[in-house]
Amino acid sequence: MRRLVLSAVLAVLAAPSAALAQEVTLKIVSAFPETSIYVKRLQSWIERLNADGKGTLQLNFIGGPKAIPTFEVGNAVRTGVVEMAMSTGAFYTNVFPESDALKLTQMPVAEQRRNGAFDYIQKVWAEKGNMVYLARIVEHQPFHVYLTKKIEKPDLTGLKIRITPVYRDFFTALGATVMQTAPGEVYTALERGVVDGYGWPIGGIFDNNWQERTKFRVDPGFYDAEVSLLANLDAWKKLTPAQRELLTRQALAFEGRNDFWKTHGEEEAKRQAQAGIQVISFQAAQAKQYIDKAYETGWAGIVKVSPQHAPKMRELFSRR
Ligand code: 173
Repeated sequence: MRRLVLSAVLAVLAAPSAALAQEVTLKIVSAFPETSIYVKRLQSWIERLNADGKGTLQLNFIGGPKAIPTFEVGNAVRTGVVEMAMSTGAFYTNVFPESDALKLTQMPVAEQRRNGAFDYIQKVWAEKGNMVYLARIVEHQPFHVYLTKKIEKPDLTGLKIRITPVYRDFFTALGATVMQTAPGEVYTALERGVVDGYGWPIGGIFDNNWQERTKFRVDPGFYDAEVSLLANLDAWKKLTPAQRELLTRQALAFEGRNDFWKTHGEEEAKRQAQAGIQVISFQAAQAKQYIDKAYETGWAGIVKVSPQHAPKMRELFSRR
């Protein structure tokens, strides 16, 4: 027994403790359900990172909204309950309301990294959210209205629509009655007839079988869906230069694969047609008015909650 203990002690002493201390494991959660394509892509990314990061940095995927509810993920990152998350701005407006402005960007994230938009986001996210904005991993995905009832013009009067902050100002301006739910509650709301439709990007409605309860998609799409990787700022500061380099490099590589979303959007539109979902579209002038209204009401909503940052964000996020 004594010999065993002694040899265990010796083994520990002999271990390359300096190198061991260099490996850190960060907990990461998803604000989207585990069935979602976003999580599938996140998990393959984590696998690659963990292979690359042996001895340096590892990510431990804790799970989706069953681990931390969708709208609480932002605060979990802010306070360091988890070190990292995949979420979208609309899910953490309870941390700071500017988060929802990311849907209004009109250029690819690669360009945001060049034109100052990314730096501005980084500053606001650090100051108001205690967060590092690591990478945007979903773009090229316009949002749409999906309906169980037909409309003849861009008017949602008399309809109850499931929303998140993304759609609140726009759908309200179109006359809808709105009801906020996490993605995980959309199917039940449709099934029970509690809502007549919902907002969602072009891709992903099959992930939770919403196509079974969807009759129409309204075109054109508006805004650009944003899903990003976030890190707690204190946890980030504690990383060694090598750990930060690895995480940054892997996050950038993930972001670099965003062209996937262009083809995915086209495929999903085809799949919707095959599932019998009919497209409601407007004539050109009406469609333009619809898009303009989306951006006007969207920015008005951001100005209202952040007169401090909205003007600069609008300038940096808008196509000239
Ligand atoms: O839940 C939502 O409709 C939403 O806000 C969102 C945001 C980004 C991607 C997908 C959904």
